[in-house]
Amino acid sequence: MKTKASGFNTTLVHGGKVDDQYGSAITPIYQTSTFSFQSAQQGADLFARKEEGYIYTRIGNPTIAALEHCVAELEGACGAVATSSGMGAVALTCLALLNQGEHVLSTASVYGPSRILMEKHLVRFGVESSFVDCSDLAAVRRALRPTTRLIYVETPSNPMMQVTDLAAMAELAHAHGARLAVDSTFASPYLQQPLRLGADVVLHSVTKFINGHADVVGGIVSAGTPELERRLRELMTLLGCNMDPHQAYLVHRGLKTLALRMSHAQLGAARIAAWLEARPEIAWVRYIGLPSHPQHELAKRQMSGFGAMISFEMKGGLEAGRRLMDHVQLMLLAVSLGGVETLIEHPASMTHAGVSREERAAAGITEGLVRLSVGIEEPEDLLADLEQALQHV
Ligand code: LCS
Repeated sequence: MKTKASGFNTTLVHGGKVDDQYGSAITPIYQTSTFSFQSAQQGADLFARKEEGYIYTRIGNPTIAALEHCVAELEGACGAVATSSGMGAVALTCLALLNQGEHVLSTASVYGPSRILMEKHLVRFGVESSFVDCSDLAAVRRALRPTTRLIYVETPSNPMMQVTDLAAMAELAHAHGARLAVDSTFASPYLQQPLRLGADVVLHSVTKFINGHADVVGGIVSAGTPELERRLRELMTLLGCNMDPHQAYLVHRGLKTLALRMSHAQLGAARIAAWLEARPEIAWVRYIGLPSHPQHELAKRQMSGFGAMISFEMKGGLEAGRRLMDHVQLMLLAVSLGGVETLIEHPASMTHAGVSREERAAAGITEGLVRLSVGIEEPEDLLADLEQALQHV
């Protein structure tokens, strides 16, 4: 199905579909580990890449390819490589784009495990990392080293919702001989398409908005050039962090309603953020749709909406946050985000617990910070839940 020139929702619905012999409306689940060859010659030709086709599911599979093609179309990419998890996508990106002796500069308020991977593990292979507020271009410029070959940006960032100017960052990276990788999980391709702004690769934890139903863990990396796609695919195959066909089927099914889910969830998020900002128990709210957000104007230019993620600080700090989280009845007290159900969590003791207290403080992740992933329930019900939970604070 050719949908290159189609609108976003049309690509969501039809993008990547594999034409099978029965005319299935939906790409079937090719739940197979291997594919038989018609002849020894064909097997040899497939391995030699003289012929297109499937060999073995770690290398490629039609159900996985359908999802990859759809996401690549949405992102404006040459191709995409699906992975077993979002962290698989983060690790694959770093390993594909960095060599020994090189340096990666990353957003300070990045998803905790992404930072731990760079700080504690890439260093074992001679790759250095440092962390800076990427919403501050002057600070990024100062933090560049002669060996910087990758700028790794998460925008909006987890959990501080910092927004990075991607076009400016791409220019900065390229002028320095570095590449720009963007973790766009919080936005999803519905709200921003970093490759179109100059990034070299864009990645997602598809566990979040892309799948959207809190029933699959997965990741995907989209590449701006065929050379980068080849490199990512080769390494994914060698690392063995491939997605599974059943997982790909579920993610592709969830993806079809991305725009419907996200547009509805962000309406609720905007109402909740404004409501929270007016409450006496709340010290401050970080929602990129609020004029109080430091990069609100940039987000307006760079994104087509403000998303469904909110962070806020309780005036009563950690204890007040704990009481709030212990008393919500409709929202789930759980990590993860981007599903149809609203989740509430405490970054300092949960998603970012592996990052030291000092590093968290430097990234602005305070002990009393509470993070909300707003789902698609009725906003009135979510507000009523927060209202009753705040009575216990
Ligand atoms: N990138 C971002 C921005 C994330 O938020 C996450 C997971 C990942 C990558 C890794 O994806 P995964 O391997 O889990 O699919 N974020 C989580 C969070 O904030 N709570 O639980 C997981």
